[in-house]
Amino acid sequence: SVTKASTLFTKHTKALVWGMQTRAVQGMLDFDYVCSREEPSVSALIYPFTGDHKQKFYWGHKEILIPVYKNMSDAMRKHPDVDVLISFASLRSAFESTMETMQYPQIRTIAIIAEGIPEAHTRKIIKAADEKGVTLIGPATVGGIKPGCFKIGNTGGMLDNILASKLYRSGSVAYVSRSGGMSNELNNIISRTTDGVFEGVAIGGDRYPGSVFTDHVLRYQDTPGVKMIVVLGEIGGTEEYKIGQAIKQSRITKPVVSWCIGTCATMFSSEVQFGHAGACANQASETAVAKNKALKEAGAYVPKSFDELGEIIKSVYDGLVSKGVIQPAEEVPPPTVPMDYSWARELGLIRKPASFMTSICDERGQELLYAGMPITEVFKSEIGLGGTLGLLWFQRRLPKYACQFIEMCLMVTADHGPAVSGAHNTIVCARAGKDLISSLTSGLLTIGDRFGGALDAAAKQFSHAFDSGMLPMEFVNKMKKDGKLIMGIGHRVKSINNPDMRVQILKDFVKQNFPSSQLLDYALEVEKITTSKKPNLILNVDGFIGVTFVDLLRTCGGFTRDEADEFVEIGALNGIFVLGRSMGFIGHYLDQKRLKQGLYRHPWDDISYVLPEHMSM
Ligand code: Q5B
Repeated sequence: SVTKASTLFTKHTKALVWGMQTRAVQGMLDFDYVCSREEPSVSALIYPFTGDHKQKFYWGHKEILIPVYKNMSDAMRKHPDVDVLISFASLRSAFESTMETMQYPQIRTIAIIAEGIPEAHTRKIIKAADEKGVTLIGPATVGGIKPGCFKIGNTGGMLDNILASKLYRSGSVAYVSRSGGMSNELNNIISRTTDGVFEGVAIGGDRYPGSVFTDHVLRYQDTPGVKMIVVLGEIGGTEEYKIGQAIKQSRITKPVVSWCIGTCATMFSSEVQFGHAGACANQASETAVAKNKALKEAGAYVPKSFDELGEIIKSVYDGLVSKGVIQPAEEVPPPTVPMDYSWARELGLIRKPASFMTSICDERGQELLYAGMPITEVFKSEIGLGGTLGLLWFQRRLPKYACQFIEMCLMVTADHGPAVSGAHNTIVCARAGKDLISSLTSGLLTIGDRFGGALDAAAKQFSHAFDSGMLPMEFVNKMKKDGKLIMGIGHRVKSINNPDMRVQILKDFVKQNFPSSQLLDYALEVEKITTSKKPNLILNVDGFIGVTFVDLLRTCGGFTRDEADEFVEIGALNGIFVLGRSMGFIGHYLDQKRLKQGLYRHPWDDISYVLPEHMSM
């Protein structure tokens, strides 16, 4: 097989990232920046599921664009200086994309993050990598880090962790571990007990890792900047023995501190499979206890337990400092990297007034909430459309009769034929070839004081008159004197001789179910007066719903008087007509389309042309 590079990463390493892992890439760029790298380590992303485009990232305080390529070949061709590929491909696509990557000789190191890649696939990848001299890190790993130089993906955690473990500048201690999580612990231990990490690699927990402990330990042995090596092995496999042999054969001469995790397995009566696929002892030699013993005998520094690992690393390090092998460098503070807004907020470091407030619905949790009521509960309690409207409009769980009343209002206002303003507009719009939403809104836009939108004004006028103690006759006279129409009174086709059954249905229900209908009774007295003047001046459907809703809000027990008045003030009641009639308008739209009605043109004989006569100068 071809010799592999002993230096995987430098301050100038450039990488391609396979997969749209924007958070990981931003983490790498923040690391680069805090390491005072001159240029970002990520040259481009490869993502086969979108076209070529650019993604915005932060470089310190600045925003930069990093290209995303659909095809790997384009990324390789446009970035010939790249020699590392970090693959976030899924366990299903990692094999194919890694094999493809190895067709490009420029790539010397591939980090494979995916967990669960079939072992047969991994072994084929390893064979190809050996033939081509490509170093693999992973699969099933977070990757690795070389302080001051390069970081693979999410290794080292968030920026605060990078800073706390001083991973922005090089130290003298190189480590290799299987676990990504434990590599973070090593970063922490090493930063607190020595001058810091020189390089750290987590080879991953699979039975067939792409590179093994010895690969990295030998690289570290051959790297002048590395003064001591830490190996964090674990139960399963026999790789650690090779390190022991290399120490005995003086192939490794730098001090090695080592510990194999999983010594607790001896407490179990049968073999235990630990978290990693490879973490299971299939024979006595694969136990952590046996491997720790062998490493100690070979000359490695082996603590009595993991708890002592820090102490032993410190004592080996201190020894190297006193011998002059390590001369700790002066600390140079790293440049500051602005903290991401979302992270700063999570840490409680900043606050900002929200751009808008909402109090009716919350979709963020596991379950959608309507005014605090989980959607499953909405259905379980069978509150229906009326109850749902009660929650979303009035933030109350309304009594059953109120829910029923709301549904009845929606039903009676659902449609009143094609001749009314809104339906007419919807029909004309649909016949002009417009879509459902345009046709519907065209109809809705006609709703106003005259047509369908008199509910709120009726509620206000009647309740104001009633609350101020005006007699019905006084109210009618005052409105006439002021030259104002009484909202909710009058209808184009309905009259006392042609009663509106919609109003009758609602009236029967209110009389049977409402605890009080004071304002309705007042309005009916007003109706007696107006209809005595003209039979069509009835309390119409708008007026009826307007006044009875006031009765409902005031007497159902869910609202204070101020809250009840506020809903009228802010225009909640016209919403009933808007919502109900939307059903009809949509029906008219669908009807016209179904009937394949052509463009509407109003007939000339139905238009009176009253142009001014031609005037000669
Ligand atoms: N007079 C509804 O008018 C209509 C008077 C009044 C005092 C009044 C008119 C009106 C208030 C607004 C209102 C909702 C335009 C109506 C609806 C939904 C619908 C529609 C449908 C559906 C009808 C004749 C004489 C004049 C007027 C006097 C009229 N209204 N006096 N207060 N409110 N009402 N809108 O028939 O002395 O002769 O000069 O604006 O509540 O939209 O089905 O069609 O479901 O789709 O054209 O039901 O009442 O009467 O304007 O010619 O007036 O009556 O002052 O007196 P008309 P006008 P005078 S429900």
